[in-house]
Amino acid sequence: MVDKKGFKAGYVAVLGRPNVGKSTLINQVLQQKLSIVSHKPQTTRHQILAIYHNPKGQIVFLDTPGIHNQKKTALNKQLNQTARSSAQEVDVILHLVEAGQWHDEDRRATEIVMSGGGQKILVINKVDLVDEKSELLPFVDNILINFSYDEVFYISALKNKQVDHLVSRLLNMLPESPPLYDPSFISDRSTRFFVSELIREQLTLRFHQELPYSLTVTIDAYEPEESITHIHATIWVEREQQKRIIIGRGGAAIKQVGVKARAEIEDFIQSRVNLKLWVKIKSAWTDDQQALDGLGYKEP
Ligand SMILES: Nc1nc2c(ncn2[C@@H]2O[C@H](COP(=O)(O)OP(=O)(O)OP(=O)(O)O)[C@@H](O)[C@H]2O)c(=O)[nH]1
Ligand SMILES: [Mg+2]
Repeated sequence: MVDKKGFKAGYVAVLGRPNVGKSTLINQVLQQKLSIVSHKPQTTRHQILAIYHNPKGQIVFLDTPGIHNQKKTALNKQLNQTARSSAQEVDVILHLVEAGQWHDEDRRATEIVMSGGGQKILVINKVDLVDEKSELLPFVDNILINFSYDEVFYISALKNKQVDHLVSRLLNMLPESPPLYDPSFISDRSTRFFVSELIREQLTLRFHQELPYSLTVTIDAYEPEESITHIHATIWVEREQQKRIIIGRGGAAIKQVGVKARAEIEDFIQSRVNLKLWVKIKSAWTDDQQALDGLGYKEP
């Protein structure tokens, strides 16, 4: 397979404002939950490589944090910077926009997309939410009047509509090249990273109304044994009040989060898991570059 003539391989960055479905698309293509997803904006916080393998080629996707206009904490700045640097030195940029929904942040995202290298595809996602598809034509025309893209696709990442079509087009667009990664490789991130993300996903899903973005998760111990893996994790928050919410009355809330996260982790690592969670306070970490670095928010 490796030295077959005509094999294609390259990098594809997936960009767009928060919540447009970037991570959902990548998970759909890979048929695996590599990137956590929620209905809350700014779910993805790190650039994540997700590698799609196929007999005809290899697509190295870069999932990125949503491009936003939020107030300028160190975390917010870092998220946009991560997206901006992902746009450089890729072969193709997929710019996701939600069907019929154009916000200020989409304009900001477009500027970052246009500043990047490579070919640019405008991807209109969530078309399943639009009944009258013809309404999308003027919507897209309005974008194309101001910005120039090489191609336009209409997809539903969630319902898997036109995703195959997009993937085969991407394979065509990539340069001829031997594979960039070993076929056994699906991501540049460690298992520990995915485990911490699966815990953060459950926290985001459960506490999205009570808590702002000020929580993160670190893995303190990861010890696989023959029949079970022991995992100790710390949930970092900024305030005592947030800690109380997460723990819940008599520890009920954190217990439920633990049960759900454990099931997701067991699915991901294919092993039984003994999960222990702690909640600790690190004040104002979202606005402190040193604390961010300590919690793993440096570029890999
Ligand atoms: N109806 C519909 N919902 C979708 C589609 N794609 C994604 N979603 C939903 O949109 C929400 C956001 O999806 P994500 O994949 O987390 O979005 P994202 O762009 O990665 O968001 P950030 O990481 O916050 O930038 C989730 O609730 C998804 O289920 C789609 O094609 N149709
Ligand atoms: Mg995401």
